[in-house]
Amino acid sequence: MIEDSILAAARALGPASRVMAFTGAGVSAESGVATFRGAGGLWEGQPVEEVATPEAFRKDPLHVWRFYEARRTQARTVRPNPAHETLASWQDRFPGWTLATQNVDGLHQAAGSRNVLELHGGLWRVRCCACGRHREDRTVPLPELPPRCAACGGIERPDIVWFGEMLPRDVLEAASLAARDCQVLLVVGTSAVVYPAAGLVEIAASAGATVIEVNPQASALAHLADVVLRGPAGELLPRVAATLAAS
Ligand code: BV8
Ligand code: ZN
Repeated sequence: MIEDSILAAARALGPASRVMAFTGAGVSAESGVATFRGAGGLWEGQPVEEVATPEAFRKDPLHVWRFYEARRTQARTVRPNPAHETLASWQDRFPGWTLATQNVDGLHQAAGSRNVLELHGGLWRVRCCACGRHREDRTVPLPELPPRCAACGGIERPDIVWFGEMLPRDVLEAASLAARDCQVLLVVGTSAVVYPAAGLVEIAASAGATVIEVNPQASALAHLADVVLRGPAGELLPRVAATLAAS
């Protein structure tokens, strides 16, 4: 029964101080953002895995930028949902709170989450391919595609980690440390198929953390979950928060 799972989740969280949340596209689903593998994960008929790569960008920067322009345009119209809001409220509830996300939509920050570990980069940052200069850019649509670096005139790319690229070392290190140290790991809205991000769940589980999965479907690492909340995060996380507050 879902009530029993909500109670079990609240019981695990109650006494904990070091709590980590690891999120994927599913936490933004109720905000109206399409997930990767749910919506067929296609862009103009191509699997996202083929568009979100350095090779695709080298071959046709315009085609890849059009994909990100579409994501930026959509991300501008959506708002955080109760799942983002509950996770943001927990940063002050747990002294040792860490939030690591695979999402690039910025909705955790929009809900008030601070120090978000963006494992795969962010839609609102671009970086120069020539000189590496990073900058924040929320203009939609961008005045010219591909955008050019004001410092050196080089082509700018989305500051996003593509398939076949390494994650930012400092971010992955911080997330791995937190996964090893946490007492409870919340795995929210991810299919847990993309590595090394999904490896965070294995690190936490093998270090003895209580793993709570929040997802209408079983993720690829559901077997590592001690507690399973089989449903939408926007509905279930607030119920865990309410049970926690009442205990
Ligand atoms: C690396 C940015 C190597 C893009 C992303 C061949 C060549 C090269 C690499 C590989 C290869 N084969 C495998 C690999 C490794 C690869 C990988 O893991 N591939 C997978 C597909 C098998 N990994 C990489 O390439 C990584 N880099 O390995 O580098 C290397 C090593 C050394 C030195 C140099 C290089 C880089 C991976 C990062 C790729 N970039 N994102 C963009 O966003 O535009 S990954 C992309 O997938 C997104 O970030 C996304 O978040 C992530 C994971 O997907 P999910 O978030 O889980 O979303 P999904 O749709 O899958 O699932 C949604 C879930 O939500 C579902 O479970 C659903 O049930 C649930 N849900 C739905 N509604 C709700 C809900 N849950 C709760 N509530 C709801 N309401
Ligand atoms: Zn430059």
